[in-house]
Amino acid sequence: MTFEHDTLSVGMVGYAFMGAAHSQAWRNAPRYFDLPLRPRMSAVAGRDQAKVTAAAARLGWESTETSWQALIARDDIDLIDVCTPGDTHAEIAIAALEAGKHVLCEKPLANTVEEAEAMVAAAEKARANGVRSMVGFTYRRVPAIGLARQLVAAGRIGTIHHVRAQYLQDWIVDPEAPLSWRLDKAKAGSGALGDIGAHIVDLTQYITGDTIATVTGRLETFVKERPLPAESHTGLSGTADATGRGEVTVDDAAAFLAHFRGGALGVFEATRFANGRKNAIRIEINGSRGSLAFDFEDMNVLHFFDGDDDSATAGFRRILATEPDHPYVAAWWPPGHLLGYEHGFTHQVVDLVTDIAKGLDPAPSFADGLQVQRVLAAVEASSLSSAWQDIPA
Ligand code: SOE
Repeated sequence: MTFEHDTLSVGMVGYAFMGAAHSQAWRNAPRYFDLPLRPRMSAVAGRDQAKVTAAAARLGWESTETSWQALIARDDIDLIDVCTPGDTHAEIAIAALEAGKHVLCEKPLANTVEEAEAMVAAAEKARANGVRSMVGFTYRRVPAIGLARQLVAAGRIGTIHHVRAQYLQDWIVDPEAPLSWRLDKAKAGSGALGDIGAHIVDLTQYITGDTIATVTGRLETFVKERPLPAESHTGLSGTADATGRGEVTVDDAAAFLAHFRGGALGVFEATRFANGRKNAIRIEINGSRGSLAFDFEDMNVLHFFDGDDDSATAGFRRILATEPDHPYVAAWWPPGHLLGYEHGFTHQVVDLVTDIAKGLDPAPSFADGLQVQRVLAAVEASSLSSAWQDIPA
């Protein structure tokens, strides 16, 4: 594929929370990083003309479309960025790949393993023509997480014995919180499991370089019915509409044990009912030589225990991952001037654009997204069967 004037022309579908996060990334990546292609925020698509026009003006997109099909049909678009609920990922991404567009797709890749498999097949076919695809597990791009992976790869943690991972939120602990699309299985595929559990499955596999082989777990829905949301409700906030109540069809929380192929034992928890925890992604890795600990609520910090230190002074050291030699940091501020949630999305764009320009396969790939989907499906199956479920290698 050739690019006009060294630009990569982007069309985004959806403009709510994720669309806004992606928009700032497309806008900022070329301002702070020296990119081989310049992203152009060409068009955003949404069904309602007035709303999508307002979103384009607010988020910085040049034009609008009222259907994703019209966006994909445009010759001037090189890449489709899918920021819609999970029930539309497969259809949009496959159509875009078949039209020869690169694709960035929000996580989890799809609502089912079957959809994810079809997406991988389309991505592999398109790859033969130089078309690239990536799934947006954005937390991989937090500098402290990148550092954790580097320490594991350098052998500083040794053989990994324990992987402990929690993703804790509390935005629906109030039983009167409205029935958002994220609580509708038809739209979201699953609840806490797919929305946030998917992140800790991806992150632990990314940091350890290992994959989960088998799981056993339990899903729980604490509040089975909620007030219907107002029409304007988009996700994590908003008001209920007094006219009625609807059924919650997904899990509120998921807990599971895992066994990694390399021998590590994993304990995972994903919940939207951890009162007081807003976006706590807590990961602890214990190995034969050392340990790592991370919490996204203090996302610039990585705790590292080096078992090689002498016992009199050994202890967890608090590394502020804001040095220029930490991943991505050199492009930003002087040491100690912290990064935030949005920087992960910017780094995602940097890596994607660089790989596209260099003709490389971006990671995480759709195949990586499918593997995570298989872990989620195995947890769901195990919750029904009460048995361990294997994930194919
Ligand atoms: C909602 O739980 C959510 O927005 C997730 O969908 C995102 O993936 C995560 O980054 C923050 O929380």
